[in-house]
Amino acid sequence: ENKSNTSGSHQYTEREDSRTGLSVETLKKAISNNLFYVQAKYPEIATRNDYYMALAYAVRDRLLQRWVASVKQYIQGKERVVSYLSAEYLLGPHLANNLINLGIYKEVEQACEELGLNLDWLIEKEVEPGLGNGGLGRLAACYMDSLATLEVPAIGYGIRYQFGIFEQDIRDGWQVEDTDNWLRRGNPWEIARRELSHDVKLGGHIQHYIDRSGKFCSNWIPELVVKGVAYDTPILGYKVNTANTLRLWKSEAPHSFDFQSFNAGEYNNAVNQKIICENISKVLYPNDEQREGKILRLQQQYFFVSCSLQDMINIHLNQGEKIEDFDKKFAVQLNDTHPAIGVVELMRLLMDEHLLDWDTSWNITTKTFAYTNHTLLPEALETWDLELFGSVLPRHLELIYEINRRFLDFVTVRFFGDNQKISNLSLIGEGKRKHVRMANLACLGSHAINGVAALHSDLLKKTVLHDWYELSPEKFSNKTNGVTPRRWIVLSNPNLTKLISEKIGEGWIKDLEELRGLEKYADDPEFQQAWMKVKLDQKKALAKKIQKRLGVKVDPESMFDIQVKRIHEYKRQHLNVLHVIALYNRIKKNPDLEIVPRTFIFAGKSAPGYRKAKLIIKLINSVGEVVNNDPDVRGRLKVVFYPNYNVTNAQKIYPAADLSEQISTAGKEASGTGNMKLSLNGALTIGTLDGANVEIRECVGEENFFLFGLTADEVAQTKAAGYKSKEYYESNAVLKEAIDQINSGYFSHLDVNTFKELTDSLMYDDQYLLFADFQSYIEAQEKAAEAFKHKEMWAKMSILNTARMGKFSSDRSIKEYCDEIWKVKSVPVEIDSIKIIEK
Ligand code: GLS
Repeated sequence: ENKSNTSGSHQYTEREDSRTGLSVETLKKAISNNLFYVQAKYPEIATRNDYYMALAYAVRDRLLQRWVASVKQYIQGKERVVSYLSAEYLLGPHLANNLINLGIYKEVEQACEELGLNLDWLIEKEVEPGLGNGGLGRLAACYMDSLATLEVPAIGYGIRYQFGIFEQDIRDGWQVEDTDNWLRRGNPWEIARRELSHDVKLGGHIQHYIDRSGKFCSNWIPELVVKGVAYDTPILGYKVNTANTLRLWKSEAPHSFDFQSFNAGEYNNAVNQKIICENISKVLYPNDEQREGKILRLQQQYFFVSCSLQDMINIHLNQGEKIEDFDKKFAVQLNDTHPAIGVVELMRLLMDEHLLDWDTSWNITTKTFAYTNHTLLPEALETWDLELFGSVLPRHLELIYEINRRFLDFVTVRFFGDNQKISNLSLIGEGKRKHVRMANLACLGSHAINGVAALHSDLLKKTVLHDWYELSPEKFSNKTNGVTPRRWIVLSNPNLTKLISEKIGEGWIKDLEELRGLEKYADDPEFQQAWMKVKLDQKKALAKKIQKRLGVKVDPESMFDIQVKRIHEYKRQHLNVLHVIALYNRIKKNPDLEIVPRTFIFAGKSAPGYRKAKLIIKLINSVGEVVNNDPDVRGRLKVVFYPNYNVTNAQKIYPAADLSEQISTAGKEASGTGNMKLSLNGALTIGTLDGANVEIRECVGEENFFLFGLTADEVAQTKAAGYKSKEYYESNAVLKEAIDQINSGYFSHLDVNTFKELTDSLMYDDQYLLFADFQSYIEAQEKAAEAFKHKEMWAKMSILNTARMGKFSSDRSIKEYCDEIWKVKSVPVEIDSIKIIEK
């Protein structure tokens, strides 16, 4: 009965279970069964979505054994578990990723084929969960993948937003937002744990009293109680048994109906409370790196953090452990300050609910938390108006006062007389209105603080967190970001994966440093050709999509010059546009000029309320309209804005890039992760010495990177010396011509006002030093164009980029977090420990 057969890359037994079997036959049966038993359909009437669901459930069934075994092992074991607290997870579609991590892609492809289905067609049907804004949320997703792949026990906690990041459409060149109703057709990847919920208090007041033993006690009488219900999604590691849990909380009313109001005829009031409660997890705030001081945002943060901490305490106590040992069970990472309220919430739970004393509680709290900072932008540093904060979290405000009182007593002695420093460190900021400073709370409540790239970690110590660094230098470290090679090469670039693996085997998928084995083929003409063929095929595929989506024909042989990321002034998409205009004007003056044909591809969302970012999108589209349709250009330049940038689209775009635009003002981009994905897929970078670009350039070699622009130090000096952008405009004819042309209405049907706000800000308040970096950027672009003409040289540079990017795997980042911050180790999961199906 147990005789083994080999099919593809894995073993299976002849009589497999229909729920877990991995052979083509069993997979076929499972898909057909699900179509009937889950979707209640038969082939003649089944829709594409029915088939997608049938397949998704078949794949999920095959994860369950690993998932249940992993959970069991963690719950029974004594190992320390990582708890990642993040308000955002930008996971991307699950199906193809799970097929790869399970190692059954080929089998499922064949099963589908034999059923007359096309796997790609089903994969494309999945609506991705867009529960994040950009890099920060995507990083959390890459880290979850690496934690599972490295077999580290971990739980990701977050919010199950009913509506994720909005869908972007472009109308008349402008961004328009549409709601992201990702749950519309159901979500086969999650399991609703209706029985697993926690109550979260909001508002109200505090009663103080002395109990019988003479202890001073606090009782929080809330205005509102919200229920958080757990929704779990398995996160499977690559070809391991470990499947960790992503637990997202949905907010609900504890009782769905107020019958008293209903009976009294107050129908609206009767349902009101339900609506208020459900609103908390309703929608993701669509701002990246911009704080939103709204009450609902604070409620969201507190809601998910409180549910998560209560959940961890439950898990810990259910193991028969003592509450005093909480920090031995959980290492909690704060993904930015969004969950920083956790510091106070854990204090409250330990003291008010579990009756520990202050010192014991504070000791546990600081040993539990660690904090990652993701930005230097002052507008992103979270603060909460004190009054608003107190109205939502009255007990927490009391605790913050007490934490701060004790802390300031200490600091006053330590920095005696330095009142500025003492006031900088305070958890409460003064100014026009008093406010709670979340970064200070995160720093004080954590035993470790890190930045996300070497330069960023360094600047943190020198600027925004300088006083904290002086106070506790031992807390600070750098953990350079990374990305998962599973999604960002294996899944999104299968042809490149095949080519690489043919040369150096498959080991690189788990140990990305092995890519270095490609270096020795960088000069090999045959390999270069194969390499560039893969690139060309990816470009053709993207060209097809562009044609279909936008009706713009682009030349796959042209240089694909790509800038894809959130739209922000500091990321300087408009600097890129100025280069496009400069090239266009060169052609207009001399239509027969020899120039390297380029396709400029932009994609990215703007925060809906960020006017200048929206204007940048309009500018890109307006310039595109003129350039793409001018007969003098003869198709040598094309400008494309690909709408609705998300994980799904990114997977199609990165593999097709020749040139990667990483052109932020030095000192502004904390790390960037798109820069890593592009270079890994063989794009050459044109970039500033900002964020992780610095380390990328070090790794790939300066001769394989087009560097330009001021350094972070020079940016600071230039500003301090009284930077006047207008002087650059006056003295640079190309720049002047481009700006004047925009202002003349050349790109806006002669309307001189369309882009005025943008050009005025560049002329009179160029905070991000576009004009200062313009000339240097143009020169670097010329070098890139020159290099592109030499096909062999370009191929070699491209191969070397991929070969030397091994450092930027999220596996490397996660290992550093595990060893240096969390002190956790791998715990391989025994799958035999679970017997699910009784025969
Ligand atoms: C960000 C930074 O802007 C990025 O540079 C960084 O790569 C990312 C992940 O660390 O975090 N911070 C933020 O608020 N959004 C981001 O993308």
